[in-house]
Amino acid sequence: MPKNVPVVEKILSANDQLARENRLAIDAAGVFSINVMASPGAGKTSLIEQTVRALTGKLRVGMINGDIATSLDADRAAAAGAAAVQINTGGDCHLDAVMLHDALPRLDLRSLDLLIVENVGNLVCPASFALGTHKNVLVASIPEGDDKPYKYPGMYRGVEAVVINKIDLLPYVTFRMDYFRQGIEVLNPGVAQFALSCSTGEGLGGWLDWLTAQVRKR
Ligand SMILES: Nc1nc2c(ncn2[C@@H]2O[C@H](COP(=O)(O)OP(=O)(O)OP(=O)(O)O)[C@@H](O)[C@H]2O)c(=O)[nH]1
Ligand SMILES: [Mg+2]
Repeated sequence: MPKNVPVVEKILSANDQLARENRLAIDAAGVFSINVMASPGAGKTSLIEQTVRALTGKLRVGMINGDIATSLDADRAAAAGAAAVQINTGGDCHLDAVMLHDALPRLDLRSLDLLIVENVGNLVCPASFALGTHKNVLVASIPEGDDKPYKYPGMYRGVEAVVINKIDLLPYVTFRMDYFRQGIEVLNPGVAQFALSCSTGEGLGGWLDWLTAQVRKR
């Protein structure tokens, strides 16, 4: 066995331990939380902006954004009406439970119904690090190509919902929706799927209904 495998296992189990603590803190505040993952530019922040705007007056939403640098995305979520906190990973390609643990006290969790964590744009690393959130959501987008479930199976396997964003670009990009959905179905049978456009608003209703139902189930 390669020497570094036990080290990696130790890091992941320490992460899982802290993820459990995060979950306890989130649960104690009565909040429902999601971890939003995607490749760079798929539309994570756009989806969060649209979600926050649509839910204003219905649910109180907080957002924690993970990015390598800048607070651009947390600023966008705040402008949309969310209580927002930025984490700069300083180069790390994913959020981990330690980073979320440090960020949680910066939000008044008890004043929230829904916490949305935006992970660093990356289709590989975020899938390996539990944060303690309740559900994982993957944002895929049309311009990325219809082969992504086949090439990044780990990410597609570990999520409870897939948002297929930028459907307004379907007339301009070669994208076989059936092929894409077949790939998802093999890896993650029955997973919730929402094809939508954050730009036009088409299809957003199904996503908002699913998310609101998850919050109400808590
Ligand atoms: N045509 C189209 N463009 C979109 C849509 N959603 C987002 N965009 C654009 O896609 C680009 C990236 O959107 P973001 O929401 O910043 O993507 P992100 O996943 O948060 O990006 P990172 O945080 O940098 O990984 C922006 O120029 C958005 O305006 C959509 O539904 N249709
Ligand atoms: Mg973003």
